[in-house]
Amino acid sequence: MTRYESAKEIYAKYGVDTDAAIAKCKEIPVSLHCWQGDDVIGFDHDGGLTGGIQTTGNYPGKARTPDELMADMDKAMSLMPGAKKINVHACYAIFEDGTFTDRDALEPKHFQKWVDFAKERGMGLDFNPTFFSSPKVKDGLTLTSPDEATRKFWVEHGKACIRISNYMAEQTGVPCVMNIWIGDGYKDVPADRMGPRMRYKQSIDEILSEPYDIKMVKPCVESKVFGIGVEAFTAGSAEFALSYAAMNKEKCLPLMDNGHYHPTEVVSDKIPALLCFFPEVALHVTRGIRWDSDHVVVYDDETKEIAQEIVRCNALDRVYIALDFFDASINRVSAWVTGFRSMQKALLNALCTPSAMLKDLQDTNQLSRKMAAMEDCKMLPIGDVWAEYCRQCGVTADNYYDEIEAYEKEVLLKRV
Ligand code: RNT
Ligand code: ZN
Repeated sequence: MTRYESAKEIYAKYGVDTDAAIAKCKEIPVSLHCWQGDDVIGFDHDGGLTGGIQTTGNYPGKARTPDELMADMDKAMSLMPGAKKINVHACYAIFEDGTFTDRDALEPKHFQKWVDFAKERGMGLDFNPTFFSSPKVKDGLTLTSPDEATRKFWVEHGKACIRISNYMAEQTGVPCVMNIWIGDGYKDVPADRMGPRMRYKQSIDEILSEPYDIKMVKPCVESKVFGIGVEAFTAGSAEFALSYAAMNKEKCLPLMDNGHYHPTEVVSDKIPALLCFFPEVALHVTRGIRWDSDHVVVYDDETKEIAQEIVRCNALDRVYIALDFFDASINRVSAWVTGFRSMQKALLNALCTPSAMLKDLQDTNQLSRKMAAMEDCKMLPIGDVWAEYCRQCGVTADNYYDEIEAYEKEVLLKRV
């Protein structure tokens, strides 16, 4: 008997069909963010990263061109089981003829290479307007700017991004999740909190006046508790973003990034709350550490619990899962692979959990038995199911760093 056959028998005693779990897991798309590959820089500006987010570290080998970034993504994806989407930020526009186009005038053609890249691999695309890292950010503000010309510029950027998202969805045939996140805020106690938020609200209204079909383009509003350098006030707070989405359900979705809340709040608990009200919700899966929201996702309790909730709520087709982290202190390809595989492990683990049985114990008030059973579940041989899942997906179940190390030697370290 193989280890998988043995694991399958053990799970079967709990009423779990591991073959079905593996088959299901293969279908769940997780969106891979292009920005881990070059420390959130992109191709449309010379300056560094702004907007209250930061990458730290200077590990060698970062991608400098679209070709390098795409090659690195390919390498990373070759080590990831499961279905993927590609998540692109507007600052990753590719000016093939060398003519710079500012963010307010970006066109689908500037993302043609990304569209081809995704189509060739049979993947969908997600998209993000980039409201940071630009000289057009005035006094740290974009969509909330009291300067009307600045605000308008960024509204035009948002509208351009809707048009690009339309094109991406049309070309790939897969819905495009378009996430609005701004870093607008203040370092110190503001004298006006409502003004910026009213301008933000108006700006999103204006962006979403651009035509699109919500079945194919899914604009999201992502909240954040604070940013680096804007500790006292963030316009797009949780209440703001959630209220906006709730009042405009036919036009957009709420997006929760699990690094964007107070440390004892958990997104796993928020998912079922939102699913009571929203047809669909979107996630940025990341790992918060103290004040930082963007560490590489690992197979930890909260990642597992997020996956559990999506699966338990039977909401795999209502929750859009995207990754969002950036670490410049380790091999960037490895960061992608570890983060993606961790999310996949969490999904597979959730699919292998006897949720109906556990829920029944809760509903019949057998809470001691429920706790005992949940603890038993933690000792189930998920590693053997994972190994089988990887085998079926044609990727190695472990030791994936060996291949990354070889790629580092052959390719990454030669980038000087
Ligand atoms: C920042 C947000 C946002 C960004 C990306 C690059 O805190 O999480 O989603 O990480 O847009
Ligand atoms: Zn995010």
